[in-house]
Amino acid sequence: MERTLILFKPDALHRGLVGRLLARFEEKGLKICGLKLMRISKELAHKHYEAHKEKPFFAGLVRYMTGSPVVAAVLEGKGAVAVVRKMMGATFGFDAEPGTIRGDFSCSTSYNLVHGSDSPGAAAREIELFFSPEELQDWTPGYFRLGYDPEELPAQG
Ligand code: FUP
Repeated sequence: MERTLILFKPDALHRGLVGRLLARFEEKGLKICGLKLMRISKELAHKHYEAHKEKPFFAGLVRYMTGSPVVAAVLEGKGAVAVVRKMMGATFGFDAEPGTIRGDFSCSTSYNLVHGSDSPGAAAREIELFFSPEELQDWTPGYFRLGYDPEELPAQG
């Protein structure tokens, strides 16, 4: 099992889409391990988007991500990082395939509704940035019994 960090960005909240988008991940069989409404500080935005700090869109990106609340989530499941990336679709809404979140709900370059970690290493780093260990829950949802192969299930729970 793998964990990944999701951010429902300010445009997802302003458009009232958080519930629908979170439902897609739940329906896929990803377990919610952490979930919170929060305001991203400038410092946290800088750390989170460190890789983009030289890019021309960086200042606007930080302004947008810190301008109003986001919903942060940690989701867990088999291959969760790649599964979430596929479900999000390409970065720009106008490029993203229909059936993906960005493909179905965004036409924008920067207002693309969701962030998802792009590798297991990034996921570990980002989960630590956004959640303290006490904010994360270990549990086994009932649907894991049906949604996953038996050998992949935790021994008990
Ligand atoms: P993604 O991994 O698909 O979320 O996209 P990136 O990490 O490449 O970019 C992070 C965010 O920067 C994107 F979600 C949107 C924004 N961005 C722009 O606003 N303009 C660009 O040219 C590229 C990215």
